[in-house]
Amino acid sequence: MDTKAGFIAVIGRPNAGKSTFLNTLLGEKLALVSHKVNATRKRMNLVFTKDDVQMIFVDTPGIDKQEKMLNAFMLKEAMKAMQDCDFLLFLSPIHDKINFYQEFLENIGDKPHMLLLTKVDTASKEEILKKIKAYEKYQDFYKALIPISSKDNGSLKKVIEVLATFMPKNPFYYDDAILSPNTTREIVKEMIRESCFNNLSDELPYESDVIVRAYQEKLNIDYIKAEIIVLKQSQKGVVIGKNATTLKRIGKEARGIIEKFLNKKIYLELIVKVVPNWNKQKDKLKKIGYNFEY
Ligand SMILES: Nc1nc2c(ncn2[C@@H]2O[C@H](COP(=O)(O)OP(=O)(O)OP(=O)(O)O)[C@@H](O)[C@H]2O)c(=O)[nH]1
Ligand SMILES: [Mg+2]
Repeated sequence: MDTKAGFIAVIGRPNAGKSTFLNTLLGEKLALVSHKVNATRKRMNLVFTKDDVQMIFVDTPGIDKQEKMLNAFMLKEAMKAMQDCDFLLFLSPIHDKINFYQEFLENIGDKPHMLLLTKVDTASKEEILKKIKAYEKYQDFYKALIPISSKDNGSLKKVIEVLATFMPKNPFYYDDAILSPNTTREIVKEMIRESCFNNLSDELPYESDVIVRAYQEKLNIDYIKAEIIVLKQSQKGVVIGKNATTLKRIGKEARGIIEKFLNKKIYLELIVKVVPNWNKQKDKLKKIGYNFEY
């Protein structure tokens, strides 16, 4: 057996740049990215295959301790990914405090991991060197420390090179043409959620979600019907907006993202529905795709 393959959990606090790192690595926009925190809610597998190595990256929700049931699910998702994977990547923004890494170390046992300092394009050389120096007291714990920026492909190539040396000998898990084993429906859901994150403000990105109700493939166009769910009637009004302008804006942006991904025209029908307590009850979360029972 000449091939290597492994699962790598991508871990970090909300907004650390996990999903951006993976999209840039794959050269394809698959995972939801937002400047707002807590964008990723569920694990997503992204497959990177090059020559004789296959790395399956597991994008996870940012680790954040909050009381809400949805956040409990998100934390469980990140913990589960850490348990199941062969290797961990901890992403820490260059300006973040070092004690978050200390907390991470306390929770991973002896799982091998690498530390990536993200968003280094926002820091000076001196700041980066100072931070690296500060992390060096942990050098017996991490396999490597690499500063990265999504604007610098060279830094991401370096991550791949180093990671490849830690992958176990295994046959490939997926066909080398596959970028994600997640279904098109799941990916499309994330794309509509991204548009909601971008076009809604205050509590609405956090108190809304998306269910893809129908997906019909036709020769030249795909028909997608999706529901944006919110907690209260007043939120429904805000999502729709005056003369439905907000909903149209959400739809237009989502359509753009999805068409680019599918390389195909789509017809997107969006409706808004009130589902009280959708983010607080296990049975309701399950219906939206967040299943606690695993
Ligand atoms: N300047 C700069 N911004 C970045 C970089 N990487 C990510 N960002 C920005 O940081 C924000 C958060 O990025 P995400 O990739 O959504 O972060 P995440 O860790 O997946 O966040 P959650 O899913 O909420 O846990 C977005 O606005 C990105 O554009 C980078 O290398 N440089
Ligand atoms: Mg994310």
